[in-house]
Amino acid sequence: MTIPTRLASLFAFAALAGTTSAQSFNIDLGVGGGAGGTVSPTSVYGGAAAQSGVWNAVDVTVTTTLLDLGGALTGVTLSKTGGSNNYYSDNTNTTGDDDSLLDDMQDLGNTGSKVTYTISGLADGNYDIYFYCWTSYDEADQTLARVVGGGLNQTCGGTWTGAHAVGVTYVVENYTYASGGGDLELRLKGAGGGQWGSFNGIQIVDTSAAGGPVNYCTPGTSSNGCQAVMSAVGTASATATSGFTVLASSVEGAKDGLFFYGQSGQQSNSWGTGTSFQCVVTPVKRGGLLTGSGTAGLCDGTFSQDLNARWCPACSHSNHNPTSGQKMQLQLWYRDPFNTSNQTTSLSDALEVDVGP
Ligand SMILES: [Ca+2]
Ligand SMILES: [Ca+2]
Repeated sequence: MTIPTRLASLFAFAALAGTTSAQSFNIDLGVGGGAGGTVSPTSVYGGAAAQSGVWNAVDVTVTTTLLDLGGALTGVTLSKTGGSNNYYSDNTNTTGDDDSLLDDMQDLGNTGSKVTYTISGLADGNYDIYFYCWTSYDEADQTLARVVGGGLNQTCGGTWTGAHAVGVTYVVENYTYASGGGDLELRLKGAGGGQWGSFNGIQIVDTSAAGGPVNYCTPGTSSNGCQAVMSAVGTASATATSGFTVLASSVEGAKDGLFFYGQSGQQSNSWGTGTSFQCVVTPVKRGGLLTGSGTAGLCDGTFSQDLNARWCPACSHSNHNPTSGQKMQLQLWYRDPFNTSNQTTSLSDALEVDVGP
């Protein structure tokens, strides 16, 4: 059967609309920054988040009411304070939609100059927030990006690899937003050493829908009073070779740790005489020891690991490959040598996710 062209495009639009959520957004920043900086990505472009839909063309000098992925006006606004204005510089290696997103940007200014973006009217929920922070005219420049009140402070910048790459063109943070705490704020600045910061765009992905990560269980309190919290970005998969990054923040600084995971359900068993709980029913598998980060004595340690890249069928630990269609539970174990319990280690809270094919 041949579907007439106009009808086919209607079906295509309906399919697109059916997958969109009112609280997910694609935002192209820096529009208006020059002759080439007037074009935004097309709505088939998913960016690093693989989230296609309408891209808001945002002139950073004005407050913008955002369109959802289907192009409908929402009650959510975006405004900024600090930094300088729209800027455009064509990087000859970026083309098409990548060029439209990345080569126009908010110029954050030189070292130390920071900018805060305020998103008002967002519904409460769990979100993956993608920051595009790549300086098209000097790829060596580094930008720091974080969600205010979140646990991370990540760096992006570097040589274009032909596609989006985490830590190069973008960073992503998972954040549970509750409006009772005020607006959602994103903060960025140049990383230092005379480097200029840039902010090319934002993707806000609503992960509150079925299958998004859910935190459970109580984090233990470490010897320095830290309570480590889990989060995850992307989807756990039995086949994909990347795209499921598990994170832990507010961990004891400079202490090694590892993620462990299982698919036999939740529990809340005491961890010796300490304040931690073992929240993943055995059998569990281990993600391998990770070197601590942050400062000894402070709660600024973070861990992140793409577990799809560990357990995929052709990866180093294919025997850890999870069962698709079943939930998985994950938790962080880390060294805590000065803990006064009968354990010299502590545990984070736990996370439950759906495992996809
Ligand atoms: Ca370009
Ligand atoms: Ca842009």
